Order: sequence, then C-alpha cells, then structure tokens
Amino acid sequence: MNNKTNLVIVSFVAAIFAATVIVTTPTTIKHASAIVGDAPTTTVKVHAGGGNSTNMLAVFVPHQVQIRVGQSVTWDNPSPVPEPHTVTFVLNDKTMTTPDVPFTVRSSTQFMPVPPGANSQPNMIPGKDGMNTVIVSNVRGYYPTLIDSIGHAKVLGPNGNFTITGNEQYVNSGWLLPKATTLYPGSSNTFTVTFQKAGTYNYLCDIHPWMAGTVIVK
Ligand SMILES: [Cu+2]
Repeated sequence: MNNKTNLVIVSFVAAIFAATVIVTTPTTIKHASAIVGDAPTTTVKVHAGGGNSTNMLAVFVPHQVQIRVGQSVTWDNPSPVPEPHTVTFVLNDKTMTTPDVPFTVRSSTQFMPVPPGANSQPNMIPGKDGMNTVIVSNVRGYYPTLIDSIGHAKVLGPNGNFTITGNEQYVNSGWLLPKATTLYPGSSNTFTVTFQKAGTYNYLCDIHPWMAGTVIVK
C-alpha cells in the first residue's frame, strides 16, 4: 500500500467468529419474566447465552424482566465457549448498526493484529487503481457505546455502566464474553444499565439478531 491507496474498511472479527462458532437455538427453554422488589438499588441479572458444551444457547435468560424506575439490569455471558453476545438497544431506528460496516482511510496504513501476536490478519482484497478493501472493526459494535438524544456517541471501556434516561438513541454493551475470556480490547464480561424512565425497552443481540429481550420499567 502507498499514500495513494484508498482503503475501504469493513469489519472482520465478527466474520471470524461467525465462521468458527457453531450456535444452536434451543428447542425448550423457560422464558420466565423476572419481577423484582422495590429497593432502588436492586440489580436484576440476565444471562446472555449459556447452555453447555454440546448445546450452546443463543437466548437471553430471562428474556423479559420487570423493574422499577431507578433499578438496574446487569447482563453477563455464562456460555461454556467464548461465543460473544451483545445487549443492544436500538431506540432510534437510524442508529442500527453491526460490527461489519465500511470505512475509508485515505492514507497509507499498517494493519497490525491487536493484541500483538493475535491469530488474525486483515482481509485485504485488491481492487482497481491501488484501491484495496480491508476488513476491520466498528468500535460502536464492539465497545459499550451510548448515543444521546443529540447524536453524541460515548464509547466506554470494558464492562461499561450506562444510565438510560429515556432520550437515548442507542445503547450497546459491545461484545460480552464469558469471564476469563479476553479476546481483544473492548470486549466485556458484564454490562449494566440503570433505567431512569418508565417504559418498555426492547433489545437484541447484534451478533444473533433472533436473540431478543425486554426490560419493562414501571
Ligand atoms: Cu448473541
């Protein structure tokens, strides 16, 4: 690549996972709705994923929880294999995104695995006139990210903790992985959201869009 190289960049990590991890949807699972007490400090726990080594679950358990204003929900990922999930609230349809999106970079760039030595390499596809396609990642898909009412995006480090006041456009956990799994910077083991406004908040997993859940805030 040289300085004239225009790079169209899309993400590759999700594709690697999608290709290497086999996920099966469960045939039977209890979708109990959890209802908690009045304590304002109450935190409800929800599992993103789970199952066992022969039957990986791609569901939220419980898929619906009911809390009171001021209470919180914490998600974790108890999967027996390092299958990532996300908790993604798309509160404005225009903010829907995925880890796989295009970017352009108008300069010479080196692409190094992160962390160094990781089993990865950029997916570079030669194109016309020195233009190459390179696959990289969308931070707003991998890191805990919140977009506020006026479109400002706030990206947190791992294990982010957000408050939803009711005006947000997008709240994403980023990639949640089982504890002790550290695949790359930005992934988390837990994600916590405190809800400050009554309402029904639907969310999904960005990686397995059939994984959906609801938080009802009374
Ligand atoms: Cu998932």
